[in-house]
Amino acid sequence: MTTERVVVGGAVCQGGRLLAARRSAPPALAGRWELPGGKVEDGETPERALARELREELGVEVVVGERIPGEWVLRPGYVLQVWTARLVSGEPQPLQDHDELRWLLPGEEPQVDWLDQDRPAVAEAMRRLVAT
Ligand code: 9L3
Ligand code: MG
Repeated sequence: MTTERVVVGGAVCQGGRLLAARRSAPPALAGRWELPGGKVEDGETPERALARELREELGVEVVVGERIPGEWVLRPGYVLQVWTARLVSGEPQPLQDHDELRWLLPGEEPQVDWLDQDRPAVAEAMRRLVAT
């Protein structure tokens, strides 16, 4: 039996831009950019976990939208899944685990040093931004 732990990331979009967050921890990941989020806890749905993580990390309330198809191995036993999310209240602040945020327009995503596992979902989120 496989018991993969799921880490959820949020493709938070507003005004035709995608939110990117620069990690400040742990040291091995500090300075790399990600779609903010974190581990799904026992008994929690991925959607609720994402809303909780974005509240804790950024101080915002979101409505979680669609899943971006795919699943990316972070390390053995951990996979990243990504959902789109729309801000409903608050202005994102780097409250926890991040030291900088950026709103990126389509085409600007190569300007930041993404965690490798986030790149495919970032590309797909940007395609969706262009298409809408
Ligand atoms: N991770 C990778 N990409 C992401 C997220 C949210 C997380 N978009 C990786 C970094 C950590 C692990 O997953 O190694 C757990 O994330 P967190 O709980 O430290 O945010
Ligand atoms: Mg996190």
